[in-house]
Amino acid sequence: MSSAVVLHQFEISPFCQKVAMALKFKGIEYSTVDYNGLQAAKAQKLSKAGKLPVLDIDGMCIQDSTRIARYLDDAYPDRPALYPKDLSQRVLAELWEDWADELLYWYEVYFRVNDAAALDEAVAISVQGRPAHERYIAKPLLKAALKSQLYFQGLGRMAAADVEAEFHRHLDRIEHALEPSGWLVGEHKCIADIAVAAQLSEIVRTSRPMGAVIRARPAIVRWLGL
Ligand SMILES: N[C@@H](CCC(=O)N[C@@H](CS)C(=O)NCC(=O)O)C(=O)O
Repeated sequence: MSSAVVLHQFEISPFCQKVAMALKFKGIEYSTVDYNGLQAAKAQKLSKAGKLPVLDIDGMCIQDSTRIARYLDDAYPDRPALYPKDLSQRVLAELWEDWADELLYWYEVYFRVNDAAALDEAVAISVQGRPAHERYIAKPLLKAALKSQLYFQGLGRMAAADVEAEFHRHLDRIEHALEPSGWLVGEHKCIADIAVAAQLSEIVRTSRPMGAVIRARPAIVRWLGL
């Protein structure tokens, strides 16, 4: 009997995109529930952390994209593996994954909140299907929350030119890592590619100037399928 798999998501969230990509990679059928606009408050009740993604598998809820990805490999061992079997490769893949989730993510937030057009695009996606007035409520709330998070994380207190220079260095690392095989670890696609691509794809989707910076790197362009 096949399981009922439901991804509770913010469609604009790179972590939710990461889980969607992982599910597709493993060939697992799933449905989605979106928490757009003011519905976001309901998402906080799904787990103690109050964050999305949450994956519901036959009523069992798992929160956090990394925990979800690990669970998928354990629960579906006959499907393509997200984590390499070779231990050294697995360690590298997990480091890329954590790096994408815990560091690259903040660049995605930074470029979203400091570019008026990118913020408008992100707000438009996050209120899709909701009454028009929610857009006007969502924008200042989202902006204030993200600015405050960036301030405490640290990027929000750096000069814009320094943040951009660091981002270029990160892209150069990704470009270099992709050159030998077209994948970040070993010869095959794995969770490292999914986690990093989820963050970069969100930047491409909403930020035109930073999208152009990403598009200037040929190995990344091929790998993201741009
Ligand atoms: N480490 C978590 C991060 C998830 C996360 O930060 N989700 C954000 C959306 S991008 C969220 O739910 N924010 C709402 C909140 O913090 O209340 C994961 O990998 O799933």
